[in-house]
Amino acid sequence: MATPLERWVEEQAKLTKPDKIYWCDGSEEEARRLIEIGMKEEKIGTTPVLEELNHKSWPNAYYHRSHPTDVARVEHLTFICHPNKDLTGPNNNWMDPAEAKAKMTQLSDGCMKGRTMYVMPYMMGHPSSPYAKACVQLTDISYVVLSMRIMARMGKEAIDRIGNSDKFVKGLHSIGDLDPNKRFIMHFPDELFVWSVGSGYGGNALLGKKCFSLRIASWLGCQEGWLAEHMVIAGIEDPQGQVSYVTIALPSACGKTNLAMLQSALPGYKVWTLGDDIAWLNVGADGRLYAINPEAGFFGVAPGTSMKTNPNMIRTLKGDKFLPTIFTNTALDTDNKEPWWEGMDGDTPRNLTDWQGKVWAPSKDTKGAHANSRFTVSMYNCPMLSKEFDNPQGVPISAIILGGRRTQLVPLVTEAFNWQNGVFLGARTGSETTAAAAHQVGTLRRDPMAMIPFCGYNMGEYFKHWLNIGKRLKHPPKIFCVNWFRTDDAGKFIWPGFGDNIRVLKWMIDRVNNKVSAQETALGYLPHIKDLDLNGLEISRDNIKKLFEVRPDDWKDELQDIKKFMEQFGGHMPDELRQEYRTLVAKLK
Ligand code: GTP
Ligand code: SPV
Ligand code: MN
Repeated sequence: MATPLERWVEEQAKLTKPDKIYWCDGSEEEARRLIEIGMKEEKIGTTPVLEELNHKSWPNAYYHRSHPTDVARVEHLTFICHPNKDLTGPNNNWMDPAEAKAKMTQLSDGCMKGRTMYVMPYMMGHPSSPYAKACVQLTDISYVVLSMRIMARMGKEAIDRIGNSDKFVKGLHSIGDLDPNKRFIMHFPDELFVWSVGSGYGGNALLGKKCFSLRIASWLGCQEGWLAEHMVIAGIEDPQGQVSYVTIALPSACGKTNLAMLQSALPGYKVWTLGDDIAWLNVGADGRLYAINPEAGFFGVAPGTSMKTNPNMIRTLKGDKFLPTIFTNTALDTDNKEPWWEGMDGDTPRNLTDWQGKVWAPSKDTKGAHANSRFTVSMYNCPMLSKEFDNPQGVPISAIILGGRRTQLVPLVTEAFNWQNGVFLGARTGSETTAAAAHQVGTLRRDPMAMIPFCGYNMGEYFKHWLNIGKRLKHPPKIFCVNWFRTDDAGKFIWPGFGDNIRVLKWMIDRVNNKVSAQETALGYLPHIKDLDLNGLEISRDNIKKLFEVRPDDWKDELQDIKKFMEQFGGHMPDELRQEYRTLVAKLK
């Protein structure tokens, strides 16, 4: 008798009509075979899917170029297909599930002809964790299998977990013909099903990541009493050896990976990495909030990564414990077969091709690496991986840090007065858009908890859910907001960022441990400058002042924008947050 899983795979094969069906076991031997297939058999256009890089300088590394129109998430082609439109909210594109299925069925009919259908069983979360979820994704390209193998825990455990149940997380992915007009990423939350056609790019194609672990999981979490968040998980060790765990939500390409792997500029402090993109948060029996990372790999932004900004990531990428590491859409040093990107250490190589494979030399007008070029690498290669990484219960969280990319207005760090005020602090966060999604870069939009592209249901209800979680916490984490990106009149970042961000993290931990007081402002608590450890930092008094300046007049447009954002949610917006808004307006008068 076929299991529900086998029957489901059969059905999808009937529609997509692959030449072959292959069940992945997640082994290293399998990875080697897939690399061969990626280099010799499968192509995108006329380009092989994978190219081998120099294994002396970049152990086990391979290079991938995606289709030039397929280099970022596509929010306008991403839909939540729930029977109840109101439940998906104004923060999502909505399509009627029946209509979506009809459309996708048409696009998927025979889409795997001449190709192999790979069946990937995988766990999001460590298999021994009670919070882990068993999933299966189908795809028709080796690149996605190799990437998923890094990002998730692939193998038989997931099949054993699923057993005879039909309640497993399903993903159907095909690159189709990579025509942007036939590209859709459809979510069916109540069926735990994601259907994606026409893209091979990370967030659109690695369906365990944003599609399941955030969009669908956020909705699951709302029903089951937990939170799925776009957050770093990190342990901050102080000079006495005490480790405090924090989570950090920043929008795409706003510094999560860098913060997760931060190399401290302050002596005696260390940051231990547990996750750089997604956290699942559960209320523990002791009334504390616990975080697990459902992922097992980094899918990180390449440009800007160097020994100066993020030495631990360079060490991770140069590690060779886990096979393989993949670079996508970086430039290529053709003499040495090495990946290259803007901001890399050392001299610019002489013979480069750009991310599209064209001969390229540095110029003001074009970039060698795509701004959203990325690497995919196992977390187990990370030298600062926390020993708690595989802890099935997760780690207890002392502080939640929220933030965005704001060149003006928003202070370096603000502490919320309490949980409710912190939820409002998150809800009113705005951020300037980045190249992680296909849209204009640098426009301000509201991005509460860095979840605007990823909250799979009505965000008003999401805020209510956050408030309810707070009520269940006996020891709620403190909530903070950060902004590393304030600029001076010349447009230069005022705050040095990266390893120096530890100075801000230290202040937060000091606040958690009641070691320092703070100044109360309309926005929340701000540090007394004397409590910030600025030792060894060259930054003028004026600039420090500027990082904490709160001028009520400057907030007028911001308050209007926040109001407009909140009003979209009508009756779904919790009264508590309306009250918080009124209080903020009054205080800023
Ligand atoms: P996603 O993977 O898209 O979710 O992004 P992320 O939030 O992990 O962002 P990441 O750490 O990859 O950083 C994105 C860009 O911001 C890179 O180009 C970094 O060099 C830059 N960046 C990161 N941290 C800082 C910082 O503290 N200050 C400044 N000025 N830039 C930073
Ligand atoms: C992001 O865009 O927030 C990413 C990359 O982390 S993706 O997996 O494409 O979503
Ligand atoms: Mn992300």
